Amino acid sequence: MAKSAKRETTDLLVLNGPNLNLLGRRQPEIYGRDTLDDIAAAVVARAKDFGLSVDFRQSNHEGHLVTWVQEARDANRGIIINPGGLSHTSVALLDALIFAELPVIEVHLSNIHRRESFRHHSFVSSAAQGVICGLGPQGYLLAVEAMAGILKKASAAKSKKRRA
Ligand code: CA2
Repeated sequence: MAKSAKRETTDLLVLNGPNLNLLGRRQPEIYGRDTLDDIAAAVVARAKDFGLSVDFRQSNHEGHLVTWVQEARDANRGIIINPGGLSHTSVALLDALIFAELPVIEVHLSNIHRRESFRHHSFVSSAAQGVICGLGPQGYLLAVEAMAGILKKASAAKSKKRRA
């Protein structure tokens, strides 16, 4: 792509699964007081520090998340995902993430390993380059920082290949 060409896609796709739209309204002792809109604003601001644009989405429907991941495949972007309860159940989401062949970082607000045993396993983790859990909204910001590094490395490797 020419340097002057307008980019058509965003750099980071940040996906949030079922019930995360309820953040800030219930169970603050587990999930904190920030709403998902607060987290979205903080993610956009952090991404801006790295010159990255963000597409931040939430759905209560597994199929929506699967479709969004499929659509991301052809774009050169990184996926940050908090799959919510689907982490522990969804082979479909795992398959979509594998198919996408994009860098993935999984985030959980709570430390899933300190909670009920059914939360200890996440299907999504095997498609993720990294997993962050237990750090609340800060986990999303750390994921942005890590993804910025991953995308930078990938684009440097691409340019090197093109020059060779
Ligand atoms: O810790 C996380 O981020 C989770 O992904 C959150 C999921 C949970 O099923 C995972 O085990 C861990 C639940 C999201 C629901 O969030 C609510 C927030 C406020 C009130 C009710 C649910």
